[in-house]
Amino acid sequence: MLKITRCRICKNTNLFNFLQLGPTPIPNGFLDSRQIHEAEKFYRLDVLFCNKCSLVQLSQIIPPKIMFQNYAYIPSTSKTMQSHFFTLAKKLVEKANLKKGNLVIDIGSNDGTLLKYFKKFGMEVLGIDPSENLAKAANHEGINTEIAMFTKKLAQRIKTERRQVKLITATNVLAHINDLDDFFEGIEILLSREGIFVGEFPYLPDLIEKTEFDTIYHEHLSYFSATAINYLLRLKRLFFREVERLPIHGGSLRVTFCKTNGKQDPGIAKLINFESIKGIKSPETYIAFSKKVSGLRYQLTKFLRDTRIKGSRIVGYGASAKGNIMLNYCRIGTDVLDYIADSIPFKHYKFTPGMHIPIFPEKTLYQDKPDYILLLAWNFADEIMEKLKGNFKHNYKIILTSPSFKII
Ligand code: DWN
Repeated sequence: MLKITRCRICKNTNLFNFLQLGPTPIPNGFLDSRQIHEAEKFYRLDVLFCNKCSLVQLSQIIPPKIMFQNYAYIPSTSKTMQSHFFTLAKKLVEKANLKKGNLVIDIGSNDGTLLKYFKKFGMEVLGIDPSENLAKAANHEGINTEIAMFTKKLAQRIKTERRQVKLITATNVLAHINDLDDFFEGIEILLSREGIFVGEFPYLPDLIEKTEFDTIYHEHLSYFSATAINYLLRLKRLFFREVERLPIHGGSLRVTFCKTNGKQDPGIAKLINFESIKGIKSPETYIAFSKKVSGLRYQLTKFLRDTRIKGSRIVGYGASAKGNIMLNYCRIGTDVLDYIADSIPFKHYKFTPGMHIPIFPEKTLYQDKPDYILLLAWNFADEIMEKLKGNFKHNYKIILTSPSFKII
């Protein structure tokens, strides 16, 4: 496993290690009944702050081959994500002035959910994703997908074989990129002069504000603010053109970059100023955040322990990567949660990494009568609670950890 010694953006070597989530298994590494009896790999999760460009980043890098083989994040399984991607595709066809047959490239295309909508709007599409299982599924659905990490070299080949493109998207990918220089040199090669790059990623001020520490895991190498992105772009031949805050995934930022300097969205300067006021450039902010994380762990584990002592039953809902970070950091096992219900067949009858909690189909929960449900996929709280209302006649309470710890 590699360890960084300098900031991914500005190469500063003076990095402040403000949070240690402890040895943690890869959160998407679900285990079958044989694997839970085998040795498991745990990796440190130390979080660093760069006081020069304000990038928050992980100190350790797990090889993508290990992280993304049999990747378990499948956006098409959620109506929230499908609606989000439909709206995004519709908006970008107009914004990028796309004509039928134009090529759209999605980096980190996953199961092709976003590209399917561009295809419906008449575009030619190309996905790029290192996860063989998901890329195969996308190709099977007619979404042409290269099984690869996006690199400058790949960009050069695509430009030679095809042409430069008017639109490149990358949703929930930038955080996963170790070599940001190579990535953006690839964007510069592939993007046409009038083209736009649109990226989305979890937004650091939201993560801090809502104590979303469980979104800190091995595949998310960087935790971006507009301040850090702005610093990065000033080092590249790309221009920060637009910014937009989004509610998705607990709070995200949508950014638009271009190759030509043009009218910059005044929202960018406003957001950078907002971040400065929120202390995004100050180490004290991260020290306070680290204390909030410990406080949340105490609140949650005390409640769970007291509730179990009273004889109540608790189950989990949403076997998500973030859920596995929460479970491992708080040491929540089958002594607390009888099982976790989840909608993804790939995860059914498997076990969570580290704490080995069994995962069952949602219908198991609907036929059961637990007293409490710990919502481990809080980013889909509305969708899941709607589902529970429709399928669950029994009296129960929901335990939420974000945007704050509460019982509803
Ligand atoms: O960056 C990333 C963000 C977007 O989240 C990815 N790298 C990884 C991903 O992590 P995740 O595993 O936390 O993803 P999800 O999609 O937030 O996990 C949600 C889990 O909840 C899934 O396993 C599906 C499940 N679910 C369910 O059981 N019933 C979801 C919905 C909407 C439901 O109704």
